[in-house]
Amino acid sequence: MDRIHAFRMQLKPGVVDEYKRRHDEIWPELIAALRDAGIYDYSIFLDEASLALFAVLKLRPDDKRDALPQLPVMQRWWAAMAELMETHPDHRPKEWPLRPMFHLD
Ligand code: RM4
Repeated sequence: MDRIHAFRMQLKPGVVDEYKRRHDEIWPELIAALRDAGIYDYSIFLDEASLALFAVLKLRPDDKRDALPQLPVMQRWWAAMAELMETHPDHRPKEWPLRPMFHLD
């Protein structure tokens, strides 16, 4: 059974266009790493009022999501994105879990 995972992140003020541009030009090697980790059907939505980012993704049964933070490409991406997002000191974006409330298949 594939799983849906959803979480919130937080954009800094004044960087919406830059955040969108960087994802429009996302690094192919990062896409490959995300797919290799078992992630697919991954979307991020912005709430313009609060600058909250809502991420929703699906995970394959054998996902290796826990290994992503150790990958050099993930660390480079997070370091590059840190100026745009609220992050921990090691540049990982802060993530707040979202609780499932409804699903229509
Ligand atoms: C986001 C953030 C997430 C990453 C996506 C692709 O802005 O860095 O951690 O999964 O980009």
